[in-house]
Amino acid sequence: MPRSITARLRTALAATAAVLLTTTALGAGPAQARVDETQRGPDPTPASVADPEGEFPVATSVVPRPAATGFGGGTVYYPDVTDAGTFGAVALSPGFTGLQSSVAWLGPRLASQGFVVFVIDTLTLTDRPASRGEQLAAALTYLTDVSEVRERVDPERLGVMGHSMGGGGALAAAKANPELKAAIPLTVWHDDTTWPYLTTPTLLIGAQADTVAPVALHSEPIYASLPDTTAKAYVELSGASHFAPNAPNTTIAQYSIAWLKRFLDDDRRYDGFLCPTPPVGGAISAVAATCPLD
Ligand code: 9J3
Ligand code: ZN
Repeated sequence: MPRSITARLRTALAATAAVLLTTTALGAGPAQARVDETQRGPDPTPASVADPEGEFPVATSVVPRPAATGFGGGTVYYPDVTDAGTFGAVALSPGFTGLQSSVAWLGPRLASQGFVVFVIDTLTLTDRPASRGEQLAAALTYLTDVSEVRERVDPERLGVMGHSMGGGGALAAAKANPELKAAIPLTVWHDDTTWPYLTTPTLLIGAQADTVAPVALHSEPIYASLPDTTAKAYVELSGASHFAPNAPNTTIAQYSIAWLKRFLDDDRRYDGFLCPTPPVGGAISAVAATCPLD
């Protein structure tokens, strides 16, 4: 059993404090000047959050299945710069019978905006949401503690995402690890639609024409069950199927970017992309959020 995320956060906080003290004692040069701030990248625009490629070059680090404990390995996509401080990180699970490749487009898409993104394979293709939640947590532990990019990750700024049963896993991971700063279930499937104690800011993205995980049976009741004291949002993709998250999708990308920026990075430059909620029409058939999101 890996150390809990909470235990790791305590250690990491101490380490961060030590680094900041050292930096101060030596005199922070320009390269370190922003290391204690969490905003990354230039000011956003409607074009920048929709761009297939953000400002950061992206590199990858493959985690082979045998190297992983508690999940099935995966691929880390990360901003390939060393002068911008650490980054917030998110683990992303595919859905039932899905491989990492089924959601891999989100790796470079999000990493190029300034996040470390760990797209995982699951232990078996048929793992249920509860297991996928444990695997997302195990993947974040691997990412922050032993991965070759661990020094690039801020262990205080972690989130979870997933498609379908992987999205159910994201909910389960957030329930078990309330220190997680953001959860984004995509066309979520979970047989438990009651999540009244979830405190992690949660963005649900549903698909209007989903017949596998109909929004009326999954995304909508789950959204309604989240407490109003938890920052939450629901975006429904007009005419889309259950499999919308399996291919590049600008609406999924732009709302995911804004949610991760707002809640992993505390980057208020993205507030306007979330609140007030956009009008229904075009790519969006329904939307809700607890605006303002503070
Ligand atoms: O992860 C998913 O795509 C869940 C949808 C599903 O096949 O549920 C059947 C129980
Ligand atoms: Zn930021």
